[in-house]
Amino acid sequence: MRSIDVCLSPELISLYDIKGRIIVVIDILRATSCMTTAFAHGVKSILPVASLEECRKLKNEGFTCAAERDGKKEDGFDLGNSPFSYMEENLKDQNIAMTTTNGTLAITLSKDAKQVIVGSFLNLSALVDYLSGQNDNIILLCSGWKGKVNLEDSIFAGAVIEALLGKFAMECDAPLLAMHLYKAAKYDMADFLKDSSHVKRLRKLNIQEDIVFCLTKDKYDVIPVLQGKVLVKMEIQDVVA
Ligand code: 3SL
Repeated sequence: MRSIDVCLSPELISLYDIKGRIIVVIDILRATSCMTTAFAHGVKSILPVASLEECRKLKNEGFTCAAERDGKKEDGFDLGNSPFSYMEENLKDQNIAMTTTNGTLAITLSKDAKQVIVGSFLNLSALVDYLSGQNDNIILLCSGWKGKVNLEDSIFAGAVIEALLGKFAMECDAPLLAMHLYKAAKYDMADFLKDSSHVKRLRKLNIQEDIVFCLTKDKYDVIPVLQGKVLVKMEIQDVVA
């Protein structure tokens, strides 16, 4: 039987054998929600980079550059990390270089996997349908916050586990833990997350509407997939396979 596992923080990824597996990178607030939104609104590609310097240099190579640190847009960059800014008409067909505190780092750490895809509540059903049809073992990688575990990525992992229940063997207790957490959260996720560290951080920055948006299920049916070093939109026949 195929297996599924949950890695609750990028700091734990060395404990997992990622070769030959599909990794789903999760950063609900807000990097993977932004990436999903960007492709749904016609962005051509997103190059995730680890450092601000690397990202800044890509400006000269024709990229639109996005940078967030500690929830805030970095000065001198075109975009920050609000999903609403990825809906702009002028981003259609653009190549974006993006660096964020945790999400882009988690993608970089996943590069040796067989396939790296991006998950968020916004594309939950499309993702679950895609994963159901795959023969490879899966790791759901939560981006967390600076190496620590967070609630929002964990409950999303739990939502995927619940939806795939019976189809994959669970490799350790982390999938079970995430699923129980999601069962407790799912009827009012915003309320469940109200005391979580990143929700409090974003609330202080007055970004309440981003939180509500990022917790919306199934708004889009796109799945961002890593091709080489660059995220692109997965072709539709693969999404429905
Ligand atoms: O850590 C990240 O990658 C970001 O998603 C954090 S924030 O939501 O933009 O603050």
